[in-house]
Amino acid sequence: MATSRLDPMDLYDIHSEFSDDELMVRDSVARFVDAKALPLMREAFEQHTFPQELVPQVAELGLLGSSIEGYDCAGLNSICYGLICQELERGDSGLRSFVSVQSSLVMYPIYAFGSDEQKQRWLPPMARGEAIGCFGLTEPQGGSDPGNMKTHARRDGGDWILNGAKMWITNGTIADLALVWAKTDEGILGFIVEKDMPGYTTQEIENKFSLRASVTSGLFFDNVRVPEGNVLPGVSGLRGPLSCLTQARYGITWGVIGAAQACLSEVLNYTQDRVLFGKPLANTQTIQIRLADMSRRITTAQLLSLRLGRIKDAGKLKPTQVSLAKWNNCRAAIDIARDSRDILGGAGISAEYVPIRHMLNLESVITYEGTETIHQLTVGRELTGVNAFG
Ligand code: TGC
Ligand code: FAD
Repeated sequence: MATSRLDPMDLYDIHSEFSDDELMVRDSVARFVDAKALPLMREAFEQHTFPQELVPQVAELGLLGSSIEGYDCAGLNSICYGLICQELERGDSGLRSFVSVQSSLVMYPIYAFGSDEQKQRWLPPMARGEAIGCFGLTEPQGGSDPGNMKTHARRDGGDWILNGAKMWITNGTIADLALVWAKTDEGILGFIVEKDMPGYTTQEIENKFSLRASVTSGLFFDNVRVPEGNVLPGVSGLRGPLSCLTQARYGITWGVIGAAQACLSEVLNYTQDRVLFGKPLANTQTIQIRLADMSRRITTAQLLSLRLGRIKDAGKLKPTQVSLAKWNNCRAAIDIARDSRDILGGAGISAEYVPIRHMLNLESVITYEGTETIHQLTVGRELTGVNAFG
């Protein structure tokens, strides 16, 4: 019988491309996920709660704002950030979502576009997990087209008056600050709305079948008075929020690899133990083809993300390149999760096995941060020079 000496999670030996520091980060997050996070995730998913008790440990490991230099942040490279996302999402997409939003969608724009005062005030407590952020871009009338946002702000003396609503916002009800993008006479600006500002309310979205171990909320602004000092001075226009999305989407390309690996690992074990028609399922041709296809997709995703990370660290990353990988890797992961669920048969609908949880989570992941169609059209626009969104 042929025995594979390759790592089934890494057929192309991609780990040999990582530096010792990158491997150390990956392994320390992996240990945390195995020992601390995984024992909680299934119940958190079933209970529809985010396991907030993990936040201090996530912070202690330096996973919040990990790419930022200074401000109590770890100053790690993009590959490390990717590996952090991969290992966290091997646990659960909700956990990776928490870190994506805090790091890429709130800390990054404060670091990239904020004033010195805003950076000093918010980045260190956010790195320590003492302040939690959320990112408000999507609105009820259509998330794919954020340029059509209705939330708006007008100047009033030295302050701004903010009105509108945001929908589907990760961390919303547990956030100490919301980074809210709103239309103004001076273009789209980013506002730091603090949780106790009068007129600002949040409401948790209940009854989700996906990303249940994550808080998702609506944000409402009724004449909220925001001081000028809470407006990000360094950016105006859609470029502001979209450049945050580029950071977070990059992390997602890695994250979903972790979810896919968790599913493949589960079915590799299961199909060796499950005996049908007198032989283990793993010994049948069709099952092997399906497992091989999962491996092909994971390997392709790993290579895309690795290349993307190196380009990013070289400062040459283009949003279209991120779109291609977000599309490819999310599609790969959700197909792997769905097929894994099927290979488990009836057991596949039980939370005792990870695929159905990942499969349901990935319905959100393939939708948020730009749906699959948005990323396909972004690549199409790059190839043809024609904008087909409208
Ligand atoms: P368009 O004309 O293409 O661009 C407007 C300006 O933005 C610049 N730009 C980007 N900059 C950085 N990164 C990107 N990815 C960028 N894409 C565009 C562009 O250069 C331009 O700059 P300037 O200076 O010339 O004005 O804008 P458009 O209105 O045609 O829209 C294009 C489109 C459809 C791709 C965009 O609207 C889009 O990406 N839509 C999807 C929205 C989305 O992804 N929302 C996600 C919300 S946040 C979220 O889901 C968090 S989930 C987190 C979690 O829990 O993990
Ligand atoms: P729509 O934009 O209404 O899209 C509906 C359908 O139309 C999709 O299939 C889409 O692909 C398709 N479509 C759109 N445009 C076109 C076109 N031109 N041609 C053909 N088809 C098209 N947002 C935030 O701002 N912050 C967050 O923290 C956040 N967290 C989220 C957490 C979860 C769990 C979820 C589910 C969403 C979250 N979102 C967040 C919102 C997310 O980004 C949006 O759901 C997403 O961008 C899609 O927007 P929509 O839901 O309004 O769908």
